[in-house]
Amino acid sequence: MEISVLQELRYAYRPKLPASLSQDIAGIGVEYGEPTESISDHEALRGLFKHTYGKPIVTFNRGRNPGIGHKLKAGVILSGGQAPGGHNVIAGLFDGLKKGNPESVLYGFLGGPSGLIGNKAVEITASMMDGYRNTGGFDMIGSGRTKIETPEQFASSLETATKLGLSAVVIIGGDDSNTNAALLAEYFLDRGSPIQVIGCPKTIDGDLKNELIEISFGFDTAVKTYSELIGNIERDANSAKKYWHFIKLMGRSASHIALECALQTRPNICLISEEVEAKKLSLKQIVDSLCDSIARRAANKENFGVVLIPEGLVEFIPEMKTLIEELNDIMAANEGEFAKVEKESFREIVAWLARKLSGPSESLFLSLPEEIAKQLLADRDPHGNVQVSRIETEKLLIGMVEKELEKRAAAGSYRGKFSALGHFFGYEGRCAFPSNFDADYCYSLGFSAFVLTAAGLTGYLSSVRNLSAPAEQWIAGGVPLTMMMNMEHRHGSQKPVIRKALVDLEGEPFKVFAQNRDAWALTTGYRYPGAIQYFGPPEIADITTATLRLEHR
Ligand code: FBP
Repeated sequence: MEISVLQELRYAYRPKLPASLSQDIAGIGVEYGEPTESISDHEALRGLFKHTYGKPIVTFNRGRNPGIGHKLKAGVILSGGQAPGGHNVIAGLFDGLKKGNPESVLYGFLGGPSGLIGNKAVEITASMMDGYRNTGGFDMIGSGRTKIETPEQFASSLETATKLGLSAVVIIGGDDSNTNAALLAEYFLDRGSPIQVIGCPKTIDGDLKNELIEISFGFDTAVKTYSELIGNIERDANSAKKYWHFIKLMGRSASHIALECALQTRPNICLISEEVEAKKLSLKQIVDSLCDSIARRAANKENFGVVLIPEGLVEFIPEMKTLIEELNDIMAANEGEFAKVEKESFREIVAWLARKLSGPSESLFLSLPEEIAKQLLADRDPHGNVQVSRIETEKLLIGMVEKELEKRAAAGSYRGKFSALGHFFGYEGRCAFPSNFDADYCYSLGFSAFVLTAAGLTGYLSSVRNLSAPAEQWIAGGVPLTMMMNMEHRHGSQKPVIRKALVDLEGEPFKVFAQNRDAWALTTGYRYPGAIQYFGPPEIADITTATLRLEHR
């Protein structure tokens, strides 16, 4: 296969490691902190995680580590949506294992967690690895969203890992996949197996974070890719001066991606789902405020603009949230019946649902355009989440804004032209060549996962902190998975899960956005970040996100 010049040059890129990991491998010491607690629901979680609850945080420092040279066999899984840098996590893990002992072996499970359940694995060789270093995508071994949940799936996972003689399984995934990692670590110990389970924080959504996990990998590259595209659209809008661009951005429930892109590109409007929820804004109020901004710009003869919409917005509009929750419960409790109805016409589904929904939800559901209503009924993912990437919120808002502006025009309160285009940026950013930040961060996460494995730890998430400093000063270690957990209502019952980090309305990134947005709404003050730079001075090639810089200010 012919490869691009950039791909060839990226193969040769040497990711930077924190000083604690770049030293002589036998000199990586492991420091243990105090026992930890979960975020909440301590008793319930202590009961569910009898063997793994409350472990200490670990940090790697200079020291001695005799165990690091043992021959190890590990298996790695890419789980969930693609995120730039996944291959480098595998590279860091692979290089760590081989540096520790050249006879150590790394297997890659094919197609995500189902590869572990069904024993579909390949041994990762040096030449195979070299073909994927510093590249985007998960195509090296593939990914999947299978959730390990039934007793049979847990048992087959253990059977596979035992058959392959593994000492550890490394799961590279988001909050749901790492919840699964925590459950698997507990299950293995409960069955008397010493096989360890280590997680790595992956997701472009940026919602797997806390004090010790500063950001999940992939966020940096994805937001830079989207910001480049948004900047290009802004320049087009400002050149042609005839379109309003409504851009939906991936990110699932959290608005971190939209917020970061707004800080980078200064659009006229950026909705933040967490604020919509806090202010209990209805769909009508959101549409009214969009129309107010559009009308103000029209009064300045600026009949163009850019609106950023977080993918998960609909889940945060109170009346929509209630509707979605009711639909989730109905769909979970009536799977068989629903599948039958699904085959029928949409009218029949509506009639069937109408009997089960509450009054307000029923009228809201009936008021939605048919396409949107259908999208709300699309299958949930294996973790029970609505697939918000499939809901065309940008189209819903354009339609509602058009109607409202027509009304205002008829009443004489709006004089302007409104011509809107909808976009959805999501998949475009998930497999980009990882930025230098993501290439370095991912490699360090993989290497840390190896050190956690060599230290005999289980139920930990690989962690690399102090990320706004140069890579040499990053702090590597591990965080116990149970420390990030609480109990939540899922699929109709209470389940242990890693808590998603949504946008903090008291945090610096949101505050900076809120201080500036009125000016951005009225004047055309777009900022054009341009493409990710892979080579050049560190101030452009190694720069990270505004979110990370502001959070560390
Ligand atoms: P993860 O949480 O698994 O990292 O996935 C993130 C994401 O890209 C979301 O932003 C998006 O809503 C979803 O995946 C889309 O899922 P799919 O790839 O199954 O269409």
